[in-house]
Amino acid sequence: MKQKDKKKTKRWTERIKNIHLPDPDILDEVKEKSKYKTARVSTKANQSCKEGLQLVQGRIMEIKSNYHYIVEINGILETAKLSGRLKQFLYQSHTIAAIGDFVAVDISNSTDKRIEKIIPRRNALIRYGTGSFQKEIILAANVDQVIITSSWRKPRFKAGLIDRYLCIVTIQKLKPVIVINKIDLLEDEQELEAQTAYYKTMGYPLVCTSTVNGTGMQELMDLLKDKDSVFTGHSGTGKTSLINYLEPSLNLTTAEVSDRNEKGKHTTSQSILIPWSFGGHLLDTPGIKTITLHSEDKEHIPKVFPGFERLYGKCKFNDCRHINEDDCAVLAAVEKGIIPFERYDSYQYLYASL
Ligand SMILES: Nc1nc2c(ncn2[C@@H]2O[C@H](COP(=O)(O)OP(=O)(O)O)[C@@H](O)[C@H]2O)c(=O)[nH]1
Ligand SMILES: [Mg+2]
Ligand SMILES: [Zn+2]
Repeated sequence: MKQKDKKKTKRWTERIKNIHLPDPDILDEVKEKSKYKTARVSTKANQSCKEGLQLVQGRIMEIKSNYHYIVEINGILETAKLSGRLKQFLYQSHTIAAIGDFVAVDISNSTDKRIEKIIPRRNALIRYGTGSFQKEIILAANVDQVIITSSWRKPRFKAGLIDRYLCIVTIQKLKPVIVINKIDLLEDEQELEAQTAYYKTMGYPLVCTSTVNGTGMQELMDLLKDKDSVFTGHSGTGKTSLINYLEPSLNLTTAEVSDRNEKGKHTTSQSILIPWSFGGHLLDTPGIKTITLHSEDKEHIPKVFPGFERLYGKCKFNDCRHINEDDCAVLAAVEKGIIPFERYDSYQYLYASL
């Protein structure tokens, strides 16, 4: 019996040897959604490490160049390079490793530490490059939340902008926090309530802040504590002021937070992960400014628009655009006043703009 089994196994392995598997790289020529591509690239990149390595876990805190990284290993910042094996995957993606990535570093050569593996990401903040090769650019990995910063006045609060940011963040599978800064400029409480009630009802964390009189700053700090956050929002809403208020010791560096590329400074140090003294990290990347909705995102908008998610399965057609379809749960909710007309209007505007 045993003999027979052995024979069987042998024959199987021989057969497997003779099967020609398609070259997985050929698949990369196929135009496809880059999220699948990323998944496959990282799987491939994590395969087959050479032996005799002394691997420890670290986290990428800063990227000096495509090949030089600052990695935190057991609380100490170390310089590490990308292993040759990982480098071969660079042509497929602009960034094989990003800030926030957890990595396995080979420390067997103390003067030449090498990043050997990228631990699969929980999520990533992605921007697409322009031009015919729309390579994706991973701005940051393993981000807990995106702080959508707006201001009540100067510039004036626009709910439509919040909708747009919420869609972007949701499509990227990240969690949003809405901040309305400059609340010291508030004159009419009712107006604020009218503008924010919908987002609160739909379950989005929302905090009104002021770096002038300190309103909401403790609440914001509690939301940031022990999490990795990235600030986004239009220029002048107070991102730098909020960060400086929360972490006064950062003063000098944050004057340049996310403004570096604009001023043509520090172009080699593109992104950085800064620890908050109260726990968690601030992810700073100049690229966050250029995160926008793409025409490919259009199909997702009917699903991810604020407040539509919970209604989505309830429309008659599962590709319902909520425009003129029969038995549309969104249109019904608008009619019943569950979704304010202003939000539906904003949806139509956003959908048509793509
Ligand atoms: N009234 C008021 N002004 C603020 C507040 N926070 C920031 N500002 C002002 O808004 C302007 C833009 O702030 P800044 O932090 O540079 O915005 P950023 O472009 O988003 O980084 C500056 O003149 C700040 O002094 C606030 O809470 N209330
Ligand atoms: Mg700023
Ligand atoms: Zn519908």
